[in-house]
Amino acid sequence: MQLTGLKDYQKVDEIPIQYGTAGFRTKGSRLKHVIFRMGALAAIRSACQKGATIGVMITASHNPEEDNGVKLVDPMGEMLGPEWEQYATEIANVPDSEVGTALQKLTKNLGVTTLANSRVVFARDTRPSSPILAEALEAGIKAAGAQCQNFGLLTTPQLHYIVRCINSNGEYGKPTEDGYFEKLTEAFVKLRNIRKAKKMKKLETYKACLYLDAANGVGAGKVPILQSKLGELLQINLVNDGSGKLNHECGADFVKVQQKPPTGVNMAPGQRWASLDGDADRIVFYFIGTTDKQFHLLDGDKIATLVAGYLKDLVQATGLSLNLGLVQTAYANGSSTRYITDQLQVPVACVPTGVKHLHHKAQEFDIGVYFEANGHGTAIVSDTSYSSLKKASQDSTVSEEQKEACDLLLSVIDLINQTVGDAISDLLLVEMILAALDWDVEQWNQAYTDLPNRQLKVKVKDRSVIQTTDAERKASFPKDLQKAIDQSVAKYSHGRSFVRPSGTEDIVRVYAEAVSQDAADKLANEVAVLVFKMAGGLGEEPKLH
Ligand code: NG1
Ligand code: ZN
Repeated sequence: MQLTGLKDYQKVDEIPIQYGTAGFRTKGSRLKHVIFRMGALAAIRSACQKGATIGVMITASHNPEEDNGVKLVDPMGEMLGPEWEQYATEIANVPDSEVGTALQKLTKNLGVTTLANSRVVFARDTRPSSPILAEALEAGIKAAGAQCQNFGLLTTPQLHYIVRCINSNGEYGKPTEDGYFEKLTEAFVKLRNIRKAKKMKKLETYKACLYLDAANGVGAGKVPILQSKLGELLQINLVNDGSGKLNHECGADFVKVQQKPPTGVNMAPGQRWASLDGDADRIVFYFIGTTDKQFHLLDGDKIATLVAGYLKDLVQATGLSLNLGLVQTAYANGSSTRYITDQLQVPVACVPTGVKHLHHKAQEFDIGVYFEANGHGTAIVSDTSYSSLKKASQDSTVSEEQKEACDLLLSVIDLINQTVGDAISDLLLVEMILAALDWDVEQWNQAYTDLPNRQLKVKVKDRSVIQTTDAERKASFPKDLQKAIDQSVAKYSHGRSFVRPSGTEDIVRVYAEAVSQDAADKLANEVAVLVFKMAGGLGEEPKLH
């Protein structure tokens, strides 16, 4: 394949790069050639999908400002499948002189004869390197001979939504940012009006404010649009609104991992706070207790249980037999898993880290709720369940109460971005459920108490030496590492710990939980030292702080 402009997008180094849990992610300065090549690959993917539109998002989510990344979005707004991740990795790594031949070989193997009918849409986040990378992408798409449309600045979930709208011929919604906000806010307003008609006691308090940290990311520019459509229904007070440094001591990842508020914010007890990440696909909530004056985090696990509990009751009220399930990863707090199983009595599955695994598993249920503990998640509804709900809502033999429940559930489904975790959609969903249950944040938090936990990072020479099994809960390599972890864990009451190589950073992640914060910290540190010693640690040995 002849790629015009290839000479402007040559490799800057020979360090191999891999399509990981979130696409390619590294320093923005290393990505120009990768993104140019991904433009051509997206065109090939589109051709393989009979000309369906493929999305490409340029973002590094919660990573520092100097990083960037790229991921491809499949026609229904889903993540790229494993086979194509492999193609992406191969194409990104071939020498400059072989790019054309490698792409040619791939198109031939896949039986693609033309790329002229391929369509690719793309968007970017607010990083300084994003505009230039978007140019590289456009050049790659055009060099492959495909058509493209640049949507400029969007959140990651907005792009996923748009891709699905285009490929469902508008059935999922209008394929524009306006269409996105229209769909979500119409559903929100409708649901709030139903509640208003029911004269919910505390609904007035929910007009009060949500304090929102936008991580100085792409979400910051979108919140005013949301606010303009919601009017008085929800007052959002924005902090880290884009005037500061992206993800720097703020944002969902900072708050979740550090277990503290963004630096510099002034929180009063009882206020409802939330943080987005840099590309607005994650959200966590938090507050200062009115009595204990302590910081409390309402993370992805707490959102998942809130959503699953609400949906379970609603499904029951419809009278339909739809099976609801919840999907988590090993990072889910042990207390949340116990609560889901024992209290909610909802089936729960554990899968490896990465939204594609959660999404895939959630498809096994009629209604699947999935969340990573870090606040990335959503709910999905099978086509047949959606059709039965529609049918029942218009069936004259169904009781009025059941019809009402079907209608309500259909509106809730409209409020949810089913393509991928979406901080803006999740924000509205949580606000709606809290209002419906007549709960404040403290009541929400009381559902269960998190086991104290700690996450650490360990730098090693080559993180791929760590291999895992059992949905990442056990290390299968280096030999004896798991045995050593088990010995450490056995010393701590309610202890649990696991390690895995990160897919987005050059580190090994350590997770530990135990009955007290002190114990969780000690266990995490012990396990970090084991990783350091047994997996080729770099720099200083981890120390307990
Ligand atoms: P890695 O770096 O592979 O742990 C992180 C998150 C994932 C996922 C991706 C994509 C944790 C522990 N890991 O992946 O859950 O969200 O980023 O952004 O939060
Ligand atoms: Zn993100």
